[in-house]
Amino acid sequence: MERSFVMVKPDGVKRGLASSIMARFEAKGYRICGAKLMQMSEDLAKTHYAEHKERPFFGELVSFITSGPVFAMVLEGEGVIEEARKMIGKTDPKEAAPGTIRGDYAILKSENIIHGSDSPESAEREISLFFSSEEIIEQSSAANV
Ligand code: IDP
Repeated sequence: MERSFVMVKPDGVKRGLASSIMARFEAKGYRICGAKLMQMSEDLAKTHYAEHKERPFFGELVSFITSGPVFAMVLEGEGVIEEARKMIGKTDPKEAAPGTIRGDYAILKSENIIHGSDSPESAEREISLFFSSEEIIEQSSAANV
């Protein structure tokens, strides 16, 4: 089953939005198979955002994403990668439609509340960067299911 990596950024955690954001994905029908509050190291931030390392905002992005805890999740369900990106909305919250997470909760591109994998390759890479295999629970094999 398809999986995606989604992360509430430090601005979202500070504003107390982590649970509301997680609830949107659960209500849609995706299973949460991993979730944790964590402080990203500078190394992890640079690796995660390596594709932007030549961009002028890279330094700002690394210091922002390490400025406080993030809430990292692995979501599972059919088409979750593309659908979670639709639920998240465009990168610039000013262009994100109302009803999307960025459209509803954010104003600035540099503080846009949430990250979501943009392809199957990034999902696989990001899940393994942030989660060990023991931290990902197959719900169908959980003891009480
Ligand atoms: P995405 O998060 O919607 O996939 P990307 O283009 O991959 O967008 O950019 C990664 C993150 O870098 C964005 O979510 C945003 O926080 C930040 N970012 C992108 N462009 C800018 C910019 O022009 N100024 C500041 N931050 C930016």
